[in-house]
Amino acid sequence: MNRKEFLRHSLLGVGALYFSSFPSVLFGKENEAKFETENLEIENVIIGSGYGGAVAALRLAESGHEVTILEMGLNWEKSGEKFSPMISPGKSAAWLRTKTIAPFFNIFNTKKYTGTLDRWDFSNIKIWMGRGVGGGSLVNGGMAVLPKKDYFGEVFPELNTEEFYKKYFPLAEKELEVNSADENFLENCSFYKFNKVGEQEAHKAGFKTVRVPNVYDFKYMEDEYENKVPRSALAGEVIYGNNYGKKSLDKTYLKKAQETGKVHIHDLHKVESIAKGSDNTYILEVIQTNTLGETVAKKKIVCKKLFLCAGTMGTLELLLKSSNDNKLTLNSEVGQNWGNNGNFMTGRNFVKTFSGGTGVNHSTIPVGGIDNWDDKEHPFFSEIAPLPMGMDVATSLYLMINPVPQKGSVFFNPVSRKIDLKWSADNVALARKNAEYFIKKMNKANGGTRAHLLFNNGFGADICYHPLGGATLGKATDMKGRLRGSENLYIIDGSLIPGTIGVNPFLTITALAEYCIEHIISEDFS
Ligand code: FAE
Repeated sequence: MNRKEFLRHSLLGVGALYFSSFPSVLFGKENEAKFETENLEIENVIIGSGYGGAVAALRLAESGHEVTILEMGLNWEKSGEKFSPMISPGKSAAWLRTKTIAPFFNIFNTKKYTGTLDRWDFSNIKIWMGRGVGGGSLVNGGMAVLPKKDYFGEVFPELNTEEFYKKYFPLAEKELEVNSADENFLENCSFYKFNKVGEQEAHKAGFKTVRVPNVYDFKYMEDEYENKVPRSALAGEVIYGNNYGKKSLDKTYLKKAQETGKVHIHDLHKVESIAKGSDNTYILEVIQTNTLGETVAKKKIVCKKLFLCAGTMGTLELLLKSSNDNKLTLNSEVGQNWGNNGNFMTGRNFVKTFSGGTGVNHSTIPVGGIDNWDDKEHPFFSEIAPLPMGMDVATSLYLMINPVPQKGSVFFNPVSRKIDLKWSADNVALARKNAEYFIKKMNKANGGTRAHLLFNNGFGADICYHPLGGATLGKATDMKGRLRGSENLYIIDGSLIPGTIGVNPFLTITALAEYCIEHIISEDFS
């Protein structure tokens, strides 16, 4: 089929619709009988609408190409549904679960729904991910942190560091609408007492703190504080979505992409597997679901260029499962160099002074970090995290980010039919040592104890918000995100970063995506 014919048959040019039978491995016997399969042909497909997918969609559309995004989660804006706060979880709280799946305090029942937060549990680690149009941007804390220049150079020795810090990081910051809070506001806002206390205690223990930029609109937050607008960060909204204030991707990159008229987002469309067609196309097995996760349609989509942007775990699952089931050829680097970005959660309880603990009300948006990265023996960066429980629990919470000297790997388990991890206590040994050092030093200077009721006796070594790697740049892919050995198959998401970046990762993922797609467009789209 030539290019003209291909487009004529594409979804966007009306769509060729015919029916065929499908491998039973994909849909299960039960569903297979119920649905006929719609066959479609689309030139450019992006799987996933997180950072990588959103950047790729915008830049492809701006350069004149029609793009279809397949996203397994819900388009919340279109649905008219509201996000719910942490202390009263509603529909948005959990991906198809009947109980909440936050890192702690899961005492709430929920109704099964395609919510925003998902969690995959492995034997030594639990991984949280965002679901919905906007991916992780819907559930994350919005911290847009520039990695240390030296460390970025160490992680990506083959990239031009100067070019990244002059061009791609500033571009990512501009498009994501990164901003910083006014210091006067932070000083006087009672919802930031947790941060003030966190910073003061860190200083007393001899640690350096830094201000952390964010994509939450701090001018909006100032108006929230004065009750001029509906509250979001100040009403406990974050990991189940923010109704206002946060510039998630649906308000930035994806909005701009859709305004071009060339980007078509299909929500509640889950890609089950990828196969290679004899004519070098990619054949996607897709199910469309309702908000209960039930299949309502099956589609077979044939595309010429495929962008895998399903997030680290989603991309690895699709690649490894498709290799097992459909003999999709993969290079031996796929699944290697996986890491948790050194994530380690911990907390401290302290004796309340006359002025109280960390405050009754916490803004859900972090603004402070403890930067101990240059300490050769105990290198870490730690977010001073809020604990919005609606009462003063006199507890400080920290999400530490440590180097990952020993990487893990990801593989497909044909028995469970899921991906699995090779990840053990050895992989978190440095993080644990750093956490022990940090908590001890903080308690010695300020009093208090490790928060034994949180996590596993105060240490959350198995909590991961930042899965990275498995399809790393320059190894599994070339230096522009093209999967080695697979023509027209591109990887653009967190899986490009080899397991560690030293800070919260979405700014880096966005900058890498800008860099990759710029080169892909100029070199592969004539
Ligand atoms: P991601 O944003 O995860 O998007 C992937 C998309 O693909 C999702 O929408 C999936 O639903 C979709 N998908 C997956 N599989 C399929 C499939 N088979 N078919 C169709 N669609 C599929 O990917 N990072 C920061 O830098 N700062 C923070 O403050 C921060 N806070 C966080 C807080 C929480 C609670 C969590 C969970 C993460 C946080 N992160 C933070 C991490 C950040 O959100 C994450 O690194 C990025 O979202 C990853 O971006 P990707 O483009 O890789």
